[in-house]
Amino acid sequence: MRSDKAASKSKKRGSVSAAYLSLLSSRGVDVIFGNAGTDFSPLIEAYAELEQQGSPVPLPITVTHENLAVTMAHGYGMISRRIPAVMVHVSVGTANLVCGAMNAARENVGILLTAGRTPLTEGGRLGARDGYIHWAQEMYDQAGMLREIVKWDYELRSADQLETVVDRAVSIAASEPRGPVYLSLPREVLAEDGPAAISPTPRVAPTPAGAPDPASLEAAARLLVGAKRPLIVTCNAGRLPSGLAAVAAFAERHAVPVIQHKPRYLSLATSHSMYLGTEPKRLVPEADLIIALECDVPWMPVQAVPREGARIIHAGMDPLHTGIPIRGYASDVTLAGDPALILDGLSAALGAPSAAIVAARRKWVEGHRRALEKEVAAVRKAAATSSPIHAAWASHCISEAKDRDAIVVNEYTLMLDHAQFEEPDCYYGSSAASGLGWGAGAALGAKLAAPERQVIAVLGDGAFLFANPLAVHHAAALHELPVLLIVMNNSMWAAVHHFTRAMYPEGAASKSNRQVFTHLDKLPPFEDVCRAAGGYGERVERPEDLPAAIARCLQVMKKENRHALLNVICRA
Ligand SMILES: Cc1ncc(C[n+]2csc(CCOP(=O)(O)OP(=O)(O)O)c2C)c(N)n1
Ligand SMILES: [Mg+2]
Repeated sequence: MRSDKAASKSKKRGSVSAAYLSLLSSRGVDVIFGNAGTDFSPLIEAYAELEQQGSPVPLPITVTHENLAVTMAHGYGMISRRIPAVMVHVSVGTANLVCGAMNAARENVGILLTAGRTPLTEGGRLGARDGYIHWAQEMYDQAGMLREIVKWDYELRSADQLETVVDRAVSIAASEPRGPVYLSLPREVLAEDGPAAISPTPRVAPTPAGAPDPASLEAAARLLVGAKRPLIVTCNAGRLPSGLAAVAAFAERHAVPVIQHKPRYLSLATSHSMYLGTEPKRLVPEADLIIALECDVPWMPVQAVPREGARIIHAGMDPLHTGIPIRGYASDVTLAGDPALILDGLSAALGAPSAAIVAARRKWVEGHRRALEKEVAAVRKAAATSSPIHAAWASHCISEAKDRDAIVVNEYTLMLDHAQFEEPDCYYGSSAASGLGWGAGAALGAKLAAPERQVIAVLGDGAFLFANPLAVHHAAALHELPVLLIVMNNSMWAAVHHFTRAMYPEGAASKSNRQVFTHLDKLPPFEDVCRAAGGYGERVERPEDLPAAIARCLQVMKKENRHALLNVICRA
């Protein structure tokens, strides 16, 4: 093994790290959520150098857990539609970010995930192994931990390829359908002299969402033209900026009702006359034509199936959802492309709709909408006085209290049927992958991307604990991100309890007073933890106290520029 001393004196200015940071900045990557280790030394040095020079760099955001770093990046990316970066510590940091990466991948959020790579050399080069950990942290295939999740992965091997690698990484993450990519950065390569020159603008343009095939559009239009009971089920048509308006226009013109099943992105204003809630089972058995639009699970086969002879169209960026190993929904016509282009193309192919058909459909939809409104009102009325607090009442109160353009991040408990969302980019649901611990970080990242907007996260107590609450409070205080965390606290993993009951209705666990692995007794007072961390905290137990408590939290956030937590003691 050779001594490192000579190598450590080599030229630092103009390193690969400095060029890398400048490149990211020039490619629109304006923030790095970082959780550091020994692999960061060249980057930390480069930040200091570039700062002295007054050169633009991505905003460094320190985050004390990797899963939180990814969830913050997720929130930042979903609001800004830019590509944020995450940098974590080698193999171990990568291990901690896998869950967050899976959530982002399933929801098509583009993120440049990066990690250091344990120094490759045992001496003789700047950056070579100089810590005990540098042996055991090395892995044969560090990226293997998330290769199935990311769209692309690579390891930076030399200064010469830096620009190519960065442009490739960022453009693939930003290409539709978007998703995270992963780049590992060996310490010695980061410390090398940088490339002679870099192009000031990106050399690779990302692929935008495409237009659907005209012949398939014609085939879909032929199915739709005479349908008496057509239905759109969507989860994510509203992810792109054009989505919500396109769904609204199409639904209105052709009188097609829309159900948003487990939406992660709002695809239709809740007041729209064609909005029919969140439960596919309400209309799937009646529909003669179903368009599953950006929708991984258009209905749950155990709850409802389409009627005999119903025709099915799957439409969206990846309409057969090729990232899901098995998925057996029939598809008579499959339309690949941007959801707005699909709907606009379908409208053009259909031409002017028949007034009689549209009137009949409208009548059918109106009947269902009235029934839905009645049900919602009845549930809300009972919920308003229910103690412990009912999620429907909490959802209604949150909806009433929020700004019209507030960003609401929902990890489990907000009931969309009891809330109003009129604008695009205001409602975000937890990923289809449902890796818990997403919502609090996503809210913080959203606030960083849109500091002028009110941001509210609605979280189960379980979901909040998965988010690493102390790291969440710390990030909120450190980066001055005044968000409201509403923790729906039933001291349970109620979902686990309910699924066990549903699977074994007559089983021993259902008959017992207490199922194992479902109760979360002795939870700390979340509001006190928030206060101790510099935020504002309240606990609320009575339904009648909820509106004022929410209002006080929102007020403190606004006036004192600090985050708040409302611990809502609610029903299991
Ligand atoms: C990372 C991760 N671990 C475990 C689960 C399994 N899981 C699904 S729902 C749930 C309980 C959620 O509890 P909470 O947020 O309190 O909501 P509640 O069910 O009580 O309404 C769990 C543990 C998961 N989805 N993700
Ligand atoms: Mg719970």
